[in-house]
Amino acid sequence: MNDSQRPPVRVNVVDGVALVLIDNPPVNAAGHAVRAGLLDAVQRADSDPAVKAIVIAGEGRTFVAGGDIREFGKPPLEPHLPDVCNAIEASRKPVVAALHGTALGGGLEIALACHARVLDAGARVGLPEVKLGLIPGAGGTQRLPRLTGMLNALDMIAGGRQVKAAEALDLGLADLVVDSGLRERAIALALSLAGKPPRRTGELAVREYSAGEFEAARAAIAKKARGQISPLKAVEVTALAARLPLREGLVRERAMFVELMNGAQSRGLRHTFFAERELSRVPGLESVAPRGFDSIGVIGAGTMGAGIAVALADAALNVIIVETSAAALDAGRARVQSTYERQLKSGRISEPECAARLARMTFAEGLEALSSCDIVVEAVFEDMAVKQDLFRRLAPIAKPGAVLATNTSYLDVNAIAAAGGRARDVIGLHFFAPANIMRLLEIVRGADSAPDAVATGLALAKRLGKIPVVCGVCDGFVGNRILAAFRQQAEFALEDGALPHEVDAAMEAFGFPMGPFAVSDLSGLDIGWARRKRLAASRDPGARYASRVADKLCEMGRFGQKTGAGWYLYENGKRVNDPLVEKLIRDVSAELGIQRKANGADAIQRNIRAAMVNEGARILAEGIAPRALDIDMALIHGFGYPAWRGGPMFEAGEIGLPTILKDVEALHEASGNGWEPAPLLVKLARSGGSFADAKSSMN
Ligand code: T1G
Repeated sequence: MNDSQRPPVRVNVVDGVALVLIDNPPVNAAGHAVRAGLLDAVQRADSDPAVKAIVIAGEGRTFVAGGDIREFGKPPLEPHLPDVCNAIEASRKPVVAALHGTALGGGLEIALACHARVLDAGARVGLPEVKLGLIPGAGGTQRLPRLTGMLNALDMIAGGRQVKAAEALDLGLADLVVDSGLRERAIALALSLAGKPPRRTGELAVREYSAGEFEAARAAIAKKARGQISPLKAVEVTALAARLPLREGLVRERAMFVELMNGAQSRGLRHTFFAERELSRVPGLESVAPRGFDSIGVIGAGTMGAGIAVALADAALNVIIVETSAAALDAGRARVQSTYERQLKSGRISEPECAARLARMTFAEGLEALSSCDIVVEAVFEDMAVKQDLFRRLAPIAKPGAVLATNTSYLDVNAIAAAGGRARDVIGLHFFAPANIMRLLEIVRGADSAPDAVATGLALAKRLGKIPVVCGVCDGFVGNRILAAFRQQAEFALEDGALPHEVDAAMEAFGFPMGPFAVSDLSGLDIGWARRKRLAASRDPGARYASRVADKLCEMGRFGQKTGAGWYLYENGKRVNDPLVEKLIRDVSAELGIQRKANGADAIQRNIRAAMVNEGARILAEGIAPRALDIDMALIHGFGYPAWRGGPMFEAGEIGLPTILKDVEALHEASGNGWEPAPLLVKLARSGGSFADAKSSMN
């Protein structure tokens, strides 16, 4: 019997215990059939005289991992999950939940409605609804605080974090944690409760808690939300558990859940959730098998090379790191060591794990050490001649079939590939600094890259837990190319009337963790300056030049934090506005004859978003990205675009492409050559189409 034929809920009654098994692969999501089956099973068991107690368990790799997100936004079908949970709690016979895997969201809410919970030692539980722009909608906000206390409940619900079994036991969420025999132990516990009045969670009172601590928690959650509303709504509704009887609290919870479900932020976060999982299913590559890999070579042990080596060792891969001299190797080894020392100090890894990861690394001089590697990643100086020379020397050394990857962030991968004469083996693997932390990995497909070489990049990304975006070759690929448009508009805003801290404040209010000028000071102004000088000869004289102020700052040696001054001044590590920069900006506006007028935050946000969407439309039309969702994920995971907006292309659809087109036309009016509306945007805006339907020429 295959998955689709097996009933999603089965019941076996043995020795007076009704074992209710939920079987809905892959994660036992509580879709309509599961809800109906579970309700029917519990009601039958409750009225069956042969049944003394009930146990609810999940088949497969996990207990219920939540409501079925694919049903969201569609007309909800009864029975709704809260009704199922209420029926479980109302059962006259004891109901015990047996949790393994990840009991999340509605899955944990089912368990909270049970009268006791037994957890496998490896189980994790949580209420991650806020990560989907929601709040728990089946009693989680009202039942959890009754078991764990208010402050612990706030931490779990507003933060959406998963809790391991041992902590669940400490919090009063779990009644028992077992290393083995989960179902047997749950059955034994259920039998021990038979005949006694069930301990109904909803009838428990919320323990006293400090109003001051509550307020402090609320303030911390508000600060972290950065424009997302569901965490704050979670605080508001969870607090009701201390004031209202369960029934009233459930009504308030459901109302807020439905309101958020229908809101733009949840649509954005649900898009992000599914897009992240769609990324690795690149059109045309679905059936291409990756090449095997175990030993990975890294050329260059600088900041990027060391970070990449750590990311590889963290994923239990064997790493050979080569440099040109013993001194450079020692410096690289020191970088790796200090990374792991920081992780040790912060408790992120244990001593044995740290030793195991370091043991997977070999440091060697010379490319010959890489002759047995399955994949080689270069992270040497960002210069075309240097990289071409390297590939020329690497090609005859690397074994046949090895994938040769360049970590370049914007150089032409085709030109690098051509130098080595093994273009079919060459891809780009563009890591973002710090390479062992940032999740985005752009997998650059050269004109001659073999499909299985690209598929190997995807498989490596999955092994590293990265967010893979496959893209074609252009200056800046997807992320940096769109960021360049973002930055240019931010700098135009300065010439037109704004100041760096005003633009930064506007984009932080938009939801970015840091504004563009603060980021520029962090990464260093000299990088962009070098690129502008490299591209100066090919610059369109008719195009408005955005970086007069940035060039002047660089000429003054103000490269940002590392020189103590850039767009801002840095005094004792604190970032302060610099009147000198303000004067510099006003002088440039005067030189250009611009009548400065203060653009409000909304105008700054609209201009910058329009610039990103327009560049994204060009990228899609050129076939640099396979789908609009790839662009969205690159911006969210590489540059901090707020996930609750779903990314620029998704958000453009939410706002309406005709509106975006108007904003782009205004940009073109103000910024001239190079800011013309992208033909794809014009076509879709006029035809009522969407970027999601646009076929990229990469496919
Ligand atoms: N609904 C539908 N599909 C889901 C799903 C869900 N809740 N969770 C996962 N999937 C799919 C996923 O799209 C993928 O499909 C496959 O399962 C494997 O997922 C009232 C209503 C459980 C930790 O937010 O965190 O409950 O791409 O690749 O890495 O309050 O999935 O293979 O076709 O992620 O092992 C609350 C979301 C929902 C949990 C497993 N629950 N899921 O991770 O596998 S709201 C969540 C996860 C709620 C109630 C409300 C993870 C996982 P495909 P995967 P994984």
